[in-house]
Amino acid sequence: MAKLRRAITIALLAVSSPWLYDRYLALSGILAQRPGKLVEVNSFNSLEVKFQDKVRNCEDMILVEEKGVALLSCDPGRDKWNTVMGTFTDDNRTGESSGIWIYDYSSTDTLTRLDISSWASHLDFHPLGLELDASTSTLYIVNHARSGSAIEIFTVDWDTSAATHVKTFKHSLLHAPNALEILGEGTGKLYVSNDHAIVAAVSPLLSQIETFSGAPGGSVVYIDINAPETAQVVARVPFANGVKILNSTHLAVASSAKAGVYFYKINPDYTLTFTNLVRTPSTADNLSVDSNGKLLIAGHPFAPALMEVAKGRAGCDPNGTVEEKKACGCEAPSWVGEWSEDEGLKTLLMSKGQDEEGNGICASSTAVRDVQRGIGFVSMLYGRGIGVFKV
Ligand SMILES: *C1O[C@H](CO)[C@@H](O)[C@H](O)[C@H]1NC(C)=O
Ligand SMILES: *[C@@H]1O[C@H](CO)[C@@H](O)[C@H](O)[C@H]1NC(C)=O
Ligand SMILES: *[C@@H]1O[C@H](CO)[C@@H](O)[C@H](O)[C@H]1NC(C)=O
Ligand SMILES: *[C@@H]1O[C@H](CO)[C@@H](O)[C@H](O)[C@H]1NC(C)=O
Repeated sequence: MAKLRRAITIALLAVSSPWLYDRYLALSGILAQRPGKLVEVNSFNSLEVKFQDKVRNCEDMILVEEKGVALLSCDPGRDKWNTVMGTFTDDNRTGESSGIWIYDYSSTDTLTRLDISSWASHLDFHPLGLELDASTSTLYIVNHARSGSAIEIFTVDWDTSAATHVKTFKHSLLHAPNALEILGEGTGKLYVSNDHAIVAAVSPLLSQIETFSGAPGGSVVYIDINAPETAQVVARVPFANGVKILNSTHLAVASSAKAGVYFYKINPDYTLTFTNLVRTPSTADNLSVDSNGKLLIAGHPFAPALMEVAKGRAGCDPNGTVEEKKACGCEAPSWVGEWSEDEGLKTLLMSKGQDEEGNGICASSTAVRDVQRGIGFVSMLYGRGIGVFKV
């Protein structure tokens, strides 16, 4: 009996040890960056936070370099309603600065809110990932609406900074949409990531177990808005997050659970073939590619701090009591890295978080860089303002 038990134990250890080793790699990185241990890194020529009093909780950001503007998706309402982290309160105000902002960084250095008020559901708008098809000025935005997660499609009129709602797109394969990427201009073909198999709305506990176990519950779905019946799951990734086309042949997918970036070869039928995984010293949230083909990765070096902030936010009121104001803080650290095949992975920024005045970068979710103009930005999932750096 004892022998049998030992044999079973050994067999179990043998099958689980690659898994244990994998989790050890992910968790030891996290522990090395716990508060008090984290060593700050700043490789930029300058770094400042702007617009602290104008926007907060900006998750995603894209550059429209031809116009010298960046589009930001910001949602103060995330404090009270977060389908990824599992915050669900009845407070359905989305917040004064919720929505898409156009940041003119090349000439006027101003923020203008994209006017979507002609859309009947504009008050149920919790924007996350966004992507622009510049050829048709079509904006695709993941909306974690209370009425159900969907992709909202808009046409942008740059002259009036207004957008017309075209449609709300839902699909059974998009049960937990997070990021999206456009495939070919004007085609309506997309890759969309689902962050989890089990969403927090169904079971917060199982959703977290899924995250920490590193189980490949997230997915990447290929979808053609004009032929939804052809949609298919093309990859399975633990906590799939940012999705970005790297070049004409390869796609990168960030994993917030593995702590790394998965690379895939894109096949002619849009299916994906896994090629390799690059581990990152921080969970990887969102991705962007600059005009030199370098991949920028932003993420959260100490996930427990991020979860703490997310949890506390349900009680945040910037105009409230001392306690309620404190809940609006953002002490979660940030990491920004860049990767290229030739130079490998480099850390550009490691930061402890934001202080009460809104200085410092916290909870970084996306980094973008305009190489020509030598400027870049870091968005902060739970921070105030946006980080602006000079390279
Ligand atoms: C992340 O980045 C991709 C590519 O830049 C973008 O399409 C996506 O919507 C972003 N958002 C999220 C939530 O990861
Ligand atoms: C918010 O909740 C109130 C009260 O339940 C409701 O009347 C209102 O329509 C809701 N607003 C949105 C945008 O869902
Ligand atoms: C806080 O107060 C300011 C000034 O009174 C007001 O403009 C703003 O809307 C308030 N914000 C919230 C979240 O209540
Ligand atoms: C695209 O990037 C991958 C990964 O770095 C690389 O192996 C491949 O050769 C690149 N393809 C092209 C066409 O540059």
